Amino acid sequence: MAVIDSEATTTAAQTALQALAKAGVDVVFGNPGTTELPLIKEFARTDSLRYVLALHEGAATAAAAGHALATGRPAVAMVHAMPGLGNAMSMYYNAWRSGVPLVLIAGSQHRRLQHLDPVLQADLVDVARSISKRVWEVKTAEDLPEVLVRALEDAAAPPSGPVFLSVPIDLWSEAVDPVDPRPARPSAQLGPAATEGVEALTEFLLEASAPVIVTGDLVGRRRCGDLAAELAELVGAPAHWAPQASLASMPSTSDCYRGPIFADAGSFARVFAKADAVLGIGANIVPSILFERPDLIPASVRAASITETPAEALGVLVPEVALHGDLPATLRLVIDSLRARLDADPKAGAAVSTRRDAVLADGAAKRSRLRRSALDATAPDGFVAPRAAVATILEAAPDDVFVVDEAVSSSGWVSLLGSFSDPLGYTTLSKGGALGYAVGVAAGVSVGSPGRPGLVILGDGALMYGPQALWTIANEELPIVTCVLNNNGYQILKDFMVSPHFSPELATEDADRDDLAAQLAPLRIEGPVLDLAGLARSCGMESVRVQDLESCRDAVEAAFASGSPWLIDISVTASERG
Ligand SMILES: Cc1ncc(C[n+]2csc(CCOP(=O)(O)OP(=O)(O)O)c2C)c(N)n1
Ligand SMILES: [Mg+2]
Repeated sequence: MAVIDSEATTTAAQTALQALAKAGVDVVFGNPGTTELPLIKEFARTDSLRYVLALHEGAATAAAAGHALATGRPAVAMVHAMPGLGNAMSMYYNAWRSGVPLVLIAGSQHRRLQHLDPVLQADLVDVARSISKRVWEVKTAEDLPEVLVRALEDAAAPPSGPVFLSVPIDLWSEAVDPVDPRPARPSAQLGPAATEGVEALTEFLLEASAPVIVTGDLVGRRRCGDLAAELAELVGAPAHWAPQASLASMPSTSDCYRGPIFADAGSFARVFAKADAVLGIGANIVPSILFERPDLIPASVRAASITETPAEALGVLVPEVALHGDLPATLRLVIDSLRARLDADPKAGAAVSTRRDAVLADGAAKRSRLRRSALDATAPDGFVAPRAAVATILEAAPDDVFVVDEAVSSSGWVSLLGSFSDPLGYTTLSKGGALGYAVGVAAGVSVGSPGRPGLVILGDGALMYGPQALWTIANEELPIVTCVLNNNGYQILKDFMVSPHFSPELATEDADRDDLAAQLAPLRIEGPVLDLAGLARSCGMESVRVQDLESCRDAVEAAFASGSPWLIDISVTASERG
């Protein structure tokens, strides 16, 4: 096998790009090193694929995840050997937890150096294995195109998830015979769930007197949120997004929508307080960090689920009726079956109709109360109340905006106050819990949905885990406005710290306040305060700091009107009790 790299010879790098393009990939997000240079070289020679440079591998991986969410197709990120994989890892983990279809390619060391323990060397596939759907070390140049196509197919096949490939540097440059790569096969077409299952679920829903519906990411990814909302409305059930949604799985504009289940026992308790049944649709319902109660969904609540494959994790949901099948087709069948039963039985129909009216009226009233209370929240001079900031930002943004939420202690406000009528209206990559995704995700969503304005709402702490994508946004001239809710610290951790879970001693009369202040010190970003406007300018975008609600509204409106990337640093109050 001659190693030749000339214009006249086809190299594995060239066939790799041909294979990706033929499989429908039109962009690769990456950060390069020597081990990828032979491939990087080829981007200049092709019109069918674009390389989007990120200045950190976390930014590249988050952007690829955002792109996958936006397009519904697997996205590709490329990083540099073990150092790049290490930097990519937290965002790759987030993507894995959310089942985002990605192919992460890392260049690896020259095959003739590997036994000499060179720099950059590690067993990359071993490192990536436990958080990948599949991993491969590519061994032969001839097989690279087929491996890439299979990786894309694997990432997309339900249940979707990230696939990792390691490609040795010398393999890219090998001469190979010209190839005609095959297009990626679409994932196997699932049929709807079996009739018996649909009938059993219809019965289950008719027997429930206080049902709750929980929709998961898959509903958004399969673009059938409207059907989930139709079912919730037909049943007369309040509906929630499963914890740590990566998309607006069902439209938040439905009056059945009651916000996400937050991953703590209190939120679960509120959601299921009056319920006697729950239907999870494409929903993986997971607990959060604190062990509070094992029975987050009480045993008295009967459970049912609709998923696409039996392999999908359901978290704490233990269904007695479990349907597997194409989500949109199955939802349509369940809706038709239920409607037929309600039409045929006027008594049951009337009871459900009364419940429906109450649920819808309650939802509309709650939404307007919440909006008012957010906008009316006051703050001392120099600050804005976080929920007032969120409500104002959302109102000042254009109707067709997509929002990426990493607002941490204010996330609840974003998901409750926003009018997200399509799945991409709201995205996060929060299921893994690794901060630093929002700016990168927004860049990827924007590349995948050209022209649509983007809005990032995030904490000051969150921004500092992944600010590098600000540069990519500026470099690619993406119309994204980044709003930082800046409270000079890790508010949510302060809230945890003063909660009975971590500080039961505070419940006593003689609680030591000085001691508490010392404990909170590592949660403040206050020695040197961050110059976030300066940070954004250094990345090539315009920026402003605002300290009152009117300036906040004006700044957001002006930023969107400009069509250019902006960062707005908003001074918000802390809700800290300590
Ligand atoms: C990569 C990573 N490191 C650390 C954490 C732990 N963590 C969870 S929330 C949080 C604070 C976030 O602060 P900020 O973004 O400013 O939001 P706020 O709580 O102030 O609203 C931290 C550090 C994490 N989730 N991810
Ligand atoms: Mg903060």
